[in-house]
This record gives sequence, structure tokens and C-alpha cells, in this order.
Amino acid sequence: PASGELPPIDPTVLDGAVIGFAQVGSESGWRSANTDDIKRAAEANKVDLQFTSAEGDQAKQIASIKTYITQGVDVIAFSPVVETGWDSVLQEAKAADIPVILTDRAVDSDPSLYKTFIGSDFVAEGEKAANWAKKEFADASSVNVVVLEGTTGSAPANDRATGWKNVLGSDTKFKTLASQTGDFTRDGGKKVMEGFLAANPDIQLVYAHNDDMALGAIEAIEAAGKVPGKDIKIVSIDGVKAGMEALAAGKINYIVECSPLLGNQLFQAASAVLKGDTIPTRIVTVESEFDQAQAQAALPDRQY
Ligand code: GZL
Ligand code: ZN
Repeated sequence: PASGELPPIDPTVLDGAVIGFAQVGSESGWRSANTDDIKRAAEANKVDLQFTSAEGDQAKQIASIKTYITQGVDVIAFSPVVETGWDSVLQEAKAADIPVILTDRAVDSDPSLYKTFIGSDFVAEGEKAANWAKKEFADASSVNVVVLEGTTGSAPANDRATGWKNVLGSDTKFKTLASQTGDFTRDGGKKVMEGFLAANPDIQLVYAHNDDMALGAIEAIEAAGKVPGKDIKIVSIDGVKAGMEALAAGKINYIVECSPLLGNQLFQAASAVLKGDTIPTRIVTVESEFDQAQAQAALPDRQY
């Protein structure tokens, strides 16, 4: 789907508008930066933002959306923790004539149930990570890989796995020894990597679905007396401050950026929807990718 452009914010429309946002949780540095940016943009546009965090629990996220429906907010926005299970609450919002905007993660529901989905192309992110690995290990005869998966059932976990397989799935040189969810958290990444190291003495590459799990893996690799970025290479996704610092320090080898700064686009979409303008059903965020030298150069200007 086309990435599309959104019209500029109409301040008169947003000033005092009640917008309910149901956030995933606070699992990672990316999530914190995403929350901060949404609150910043709401403040800047005088939006009356109602904000909840589901702490990774879909039932809580659904309950929060139902509360917004009862409250009769002007717009509902959320980042769905997992892809499935949203049809009925989205139908309730439609029946209540409350427009819904998805940010960050997608749902597998009928697209007529929400106005737009603003977020990254996670399949492309997985493909970028795999293309780096293909080049990095061009001279290797075999590469043992372990994968730290994101939250089970979430669009980023599903699609980052798909993108990786699109590029390397048929490349028999790359052997996936193990693949397990670390739930996008630093502690999850550390614990799962400890298990991987105990069971597999010869790992060459970690594919982490986000920086927080990569940072946990670094702790486990160092505790095992190995050198992250050298003995075991790491490719990750996000580009949060701590990840970029590890990349610049050589403990991570490559990071594919996934921007959490969705606040302005969220309120551009809300402004257009409240004016009755039609907007593209899919807005793809623009993002980059970094090797170690590029991270060193970019660090001073990073916003998160
Ligand atoms: C991606 C976002 C993911 C990040 C993780 O857009 O949904 O969730 O990659 C975050 O860091 O926890
Ligand atoms: Zn899907």
C-alpha cells in the first residue's frame, strides 16, 4: 500500500479534542520514546489526551478502548499489542461512530474498521537486517544464527521474522539453531540468550527483533566470556539511544532503524479525520539503518 501523505494539522480542530490512546505498555526504550512523543505532540496541539498503558495485556488494552467508547471520545488511537482479536471492539467503536487510528503495529481485522495505520514496514526491516547479514558473512561457509523474537503474535515479531526468511530462508549457509521470544525486553533478551549459549557452543550471529533484547544478549555474551560484536555478531532493530551507543562501541554490528516518533503523524491524521477529510489508509514511516561508523556520526543528533 502507498505510504501516502497527511495534510497539515488544523489547530482549531485539535484544540480541546478528546483523544483516547491505549498504549501497549512500557517494555522497551522504543516504547518509552513512543509514549513521550505522543504526549509531547498532544501537549503541543492542545489535545485533551486520555492515555492508558496495557502493560502487554490485550484484555487490558481492549478494556481501555471500551472505556473510551463509553466516554464518547472524539478519536480512539492505539498500538495493538498483538495482531488478532480486535474485530469486536473495533465494531463497537464503529457502531459508536468513533474513528479509530492505528499507530506502530497492525491488526489482522477488516481495514474498514479503522481510518489508517501509521507505522513502519516491519517486513522491510527484517529484510534490511538479513541483507546486512548476507553481505557481512559473504565469505563464511556456514553461519549459526540464534533469533531473539519480539512479543509473540505481535506484528513486528511476525513480520520481522518474515522479512528475514524472505532473504535468507532458502540460503542453507545460514542455520537457525534456536529462535525464542524475549518479549522485546532487555531482561527477556538476556535470559533467552543465556539459554542459547548454554545449549549452543558455536553461535556466530544473533538476530534481535529489538535493541532492548540485543542489549540483554550482550550482557549474557560477556558473562559467558565472549566478545559481543566480534566472537558473536549482533544485528538489531529500533535505533534507540542505548542501542546506538552499543553499536558505536562495537558491541552490536548493525541496527535497522524503526522510528517511535509517530506523534505528529498521529495528530495530523486525527485532525484530518475530525474535519471529515479522507486520508491514506496506510502511512509508512521513513527510517534508516546504521553500521558502527554511521552510529558514531549520528549519535550526537539522535532525539531518543
Ligand atoms: C515496533 C514496536 C516494537 C519495537 C520494540 O514498531 O512495536 O515494540 O521494535 C517495542 O522495541 O517494544
Ligand atoms: Zn499479520
